[in-house]
Amino acid sequence: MGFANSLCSFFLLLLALVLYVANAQPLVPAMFIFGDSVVDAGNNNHLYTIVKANFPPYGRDFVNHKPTGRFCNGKLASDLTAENLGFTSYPPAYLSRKAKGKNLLIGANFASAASGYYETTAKLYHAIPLSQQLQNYKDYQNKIVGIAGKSNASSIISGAIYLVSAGSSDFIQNYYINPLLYKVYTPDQFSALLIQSYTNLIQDLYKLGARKIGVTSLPPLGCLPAAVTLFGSDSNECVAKLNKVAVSFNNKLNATSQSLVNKLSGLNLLVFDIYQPLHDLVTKPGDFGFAEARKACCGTGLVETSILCNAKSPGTCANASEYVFWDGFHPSEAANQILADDLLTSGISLIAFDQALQRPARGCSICWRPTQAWSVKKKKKSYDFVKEIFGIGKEESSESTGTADKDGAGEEADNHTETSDTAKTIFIRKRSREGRGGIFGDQKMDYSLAALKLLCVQLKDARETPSQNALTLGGILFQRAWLQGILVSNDGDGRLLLDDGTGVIELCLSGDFRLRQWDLGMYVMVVGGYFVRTGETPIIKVHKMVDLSAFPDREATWYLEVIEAYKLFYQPLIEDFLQAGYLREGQPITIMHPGIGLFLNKLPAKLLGGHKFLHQLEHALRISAAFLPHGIPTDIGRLMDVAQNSNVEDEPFPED
Ligand SMILES: *[C@@H]1O[C@H](CO)[C@@H](O)[C@H](O)[C@H]1NC(C)=O
Ligand SMILES: *[C@@H]1O[C@H](CO)[C@@H](O)[C@H](O)[C@H]1NC(C)=O
Ligand SMILES: *[C@@H]1O[C@H](CO)[C@@H](O)[C@H](O)[C@H]1NC(C)=O
Ligand SMILES: CC(=O)N[C@H]1CO[C@H](CO)[C@@H](O)[C@@H]1O
Repeated sequence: MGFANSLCSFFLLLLALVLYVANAQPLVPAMFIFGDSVVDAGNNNHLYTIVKANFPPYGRDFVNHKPTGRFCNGKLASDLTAENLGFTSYPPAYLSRKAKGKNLLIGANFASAASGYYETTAKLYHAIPLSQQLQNYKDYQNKIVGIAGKSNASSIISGAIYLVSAGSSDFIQNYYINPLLYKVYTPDQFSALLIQSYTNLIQDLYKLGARKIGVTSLPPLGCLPAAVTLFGSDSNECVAKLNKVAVSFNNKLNATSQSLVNKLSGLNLLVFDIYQPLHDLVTKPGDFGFAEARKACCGTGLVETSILCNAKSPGTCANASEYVFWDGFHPSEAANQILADDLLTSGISLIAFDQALQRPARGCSICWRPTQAWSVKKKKKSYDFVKEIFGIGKEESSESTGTADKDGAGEEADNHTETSDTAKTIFIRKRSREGRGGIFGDQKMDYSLAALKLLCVQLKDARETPSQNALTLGGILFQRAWLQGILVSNDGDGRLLLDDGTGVIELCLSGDFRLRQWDLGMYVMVVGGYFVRTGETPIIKVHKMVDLSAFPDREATWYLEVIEAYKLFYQPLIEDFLQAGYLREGQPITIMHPGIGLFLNKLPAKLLGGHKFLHQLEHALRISAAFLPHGIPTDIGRLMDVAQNSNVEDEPFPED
């Protein structure tokens, strides 16, 4: 897999990370889905309605190439989101036969095509109104207590992600074709009714225990192929009037969500903006590898949806991946993929929500879109963009290595190598000879080992190594961990608790750091040595601690940074090493000063010369500049030369 490629699959790879991090546990216990055809996974199959999709060509690119009732050629954005979160199967459609017993442990899908915020929209099409979806969810809650026990059930309920997607049908399949509504309400008035219903839904879900809710905005209604055909002039352009209504609705949705968050304590409610990403896809399909955005794949592509899109529809395209839309109203799987990636980017804060403390992780705010342009640009210039996101690559001097890394400088990296010397010295591993005093006295700290960016939950899986004063985590040898989180307790005596949303660790401060003021609620970066204590909260002996409260972006990007460091860099490297035979399965790789395992002298020139490796090297150097006290070794070019000539001396590979 090429480097650019691996960047593109960055979010998809989250799944693998999750498996690695938490023993095949998804990031959240369960997922519940409410709404309309955009997320219906087959509930309408069991209703007397014409709004169905349980016949070909629906599902032709889905698992087993069978129609399931999904309004798509393949997977829905909610399916892909479930995958991104680490689920290995999808929450079952609640009306289906699969929705029973243990299958319900991962949640359920209550959505129904042609449903909406407006009660009569669903009734018009004999679909399941949101009020009934909520009833079904109550029914689910009773069942799950029987299946999983009361305490397991309550952690499923409070830990789950709730996804709400509705509103499109209210406008397209009701308001604009229903003279009764159209005559009585202006679009604005109709929006206000929908928002009221939305408010009730969120309040009801909250009362039922939901704490992490994501709601999708309206898509650009005027760009849906059927809308262009039905409501457009002859120009084939998006219908401006409809888009304007969508934008105005989305603004209301946004403001209302904000006030709900202010009102309902402990609620993490996030508006996922699908308007902009879809609008980008429609207006610049070529940028994303699509050939067609006006016409849908199914039938003529101008209107067909549901029964009109069927096996006999003439003209259905051969390859839906070239189309933004599968049918007149619904994106293709290829487009859903892009939407789902975007959803995950903006949804990180839902995952980070700290349940025990009943408060959202700070910096996680409504509609926060850390990397709005991420999916927009990723197909083009992914590498540049990564650099942009993480604030790397902009710097020329060693002074400004970007916000993401600057503060990480290991003040106490007391025996660093000279970065101004030849590149070679960077790779030479030095062991600190002195032990550290105090309760950790018998453990020697090797400051040349890079601090590994970690989530608290990962520390549990770290193992001590027999022959070194170090630990391994998934094949990476390390001594120091780099964590970021919120201070949730301080005993005033140098013992603090840090919570990053995945778990809690104890911090042990000494020296200078003990004297400084650390307030509860501060968002801090910590670098320090990890000490395994069986049966107790993991403890970090702090070498470096920085208050980042004034930099919400640091909190915002933290999860991505951890994921990125591991998936984009460490893991591919380990794989390369394994493949090249320089590493045996299970043998630890030392992550050295520049944040990279460096056994350059042993690597075949082919591997060293490869773009992938050089990119990774450069990237790693920039990331780990934080740990080089004198800043980044700016002469990357020279380093590359060294790499290519590959005559760097190095200590032998650590044997176990
Ligand atoms: C709760 O979950 C745990 C862990 O999954 C399981 O061992 C236990 O049996 C469950 N409790 C009940 C009552 O099912
Ligand atoms: C929602 O509100 C937030 C903050 O008020 C704002 O930054 C964001 O741009 C808004 N999003 C939309 C889609 O209006
Ligand atoms: C379908 O289209 C996509 C995107 O253009 C392309 O990558 C893929 O190779 C095509 N598949 C077939 C079978 O032609
Ligand atoms: C600050 C410190 O400990 N510096 C030591 C680094 O290592 C060299 C030898 O490798 C020592 O001479 C320094 O005292």
